Amino acid sequence: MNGTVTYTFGKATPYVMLPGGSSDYMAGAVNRALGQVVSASSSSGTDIAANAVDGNLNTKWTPTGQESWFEIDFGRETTANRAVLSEVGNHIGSYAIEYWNGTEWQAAYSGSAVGNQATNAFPEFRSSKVRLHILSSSQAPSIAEFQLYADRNLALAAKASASSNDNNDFSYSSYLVGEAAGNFTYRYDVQASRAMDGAMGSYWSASRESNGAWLQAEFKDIVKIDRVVLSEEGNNVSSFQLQKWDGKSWSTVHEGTTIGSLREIDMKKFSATKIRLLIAASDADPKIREFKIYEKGNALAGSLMWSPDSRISATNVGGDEPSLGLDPCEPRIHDRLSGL
Ligand SMILES: [Ca+2]
Ligand SMILES: [Ca+2]
Repeated sequence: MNGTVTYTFGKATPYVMLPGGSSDYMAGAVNRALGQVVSASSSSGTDIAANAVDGNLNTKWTPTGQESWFEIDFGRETTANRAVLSEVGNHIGSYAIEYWNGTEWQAAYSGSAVGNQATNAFPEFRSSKVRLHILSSSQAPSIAEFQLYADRNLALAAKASASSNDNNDFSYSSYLVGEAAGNFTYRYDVQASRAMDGAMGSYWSASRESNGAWLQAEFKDIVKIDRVVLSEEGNNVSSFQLQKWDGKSWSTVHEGTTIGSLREIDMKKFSATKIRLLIAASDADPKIREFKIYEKGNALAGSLMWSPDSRISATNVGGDEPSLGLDPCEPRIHDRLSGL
């Protein structure tokens, strides 16, 4: 279907999701950098910074210096976990994709050569400003396009289960001066779903003597997976495997040693209905803060737009009918909508 679609909403609708007006290789995937406000350390002639986010591989940004940067100001906090860079030529020797954390620029990804195209996945960040910082280049580099995406964390929609969990009830009595004694029971929730809730503050904890413990994500349908990002509370795991379920049996797709605060695992793409983290050895009870599962390129569809007059038009470039949906990376927007 091609053409223009117009949605009309009641006055109370502050935000809507529009289908991605993009011919990207994932229909509907939204390049969050496209058309954003940019600035740069320098620009050469007509090769201005805006050319790096105009969606056209035939236009480019060329700084005058070899160490250079260009910056995108989204004007609001935006989530991203993957960038696609296209350089004209192959001159860049080292670069970083950085985001503003409120105090300073923080590197989300550090790379070497870019060339024709480089896809960089990194742990997701949320920020209003992102920049490409070119640290070294054999001559003034030219960037044809800088694209930024938020790939879905498939674990958020998966059913979580585990071999065990270490829910502990702590009961104690408390005496206040001049008051009667009180009895309290406190439970710290460490069930499997706490490792798939997108929040770093919560975790799944296996029960004691838990070598061989597993944490499983089960999907409604077959999904494709090529990336897992693990975060552990502490650093106790010393041997683990990622295993996929093909409908009949488990097979190992990755073997690793430690996890610690961050372990990024990129793999050859596979299909599965279930994936599990099998902890072969751990010095103490393993605690997994997040088990994030991705298919690189399976980006969140739709773009968030302000709707001051409650009337929006979008051009659909083909493929499926446009659909409205909410971005799970935008919890505050969820809150706003559900609060209406
Ligand atoms: Ca361009
Ligand atoms: Ca968590």
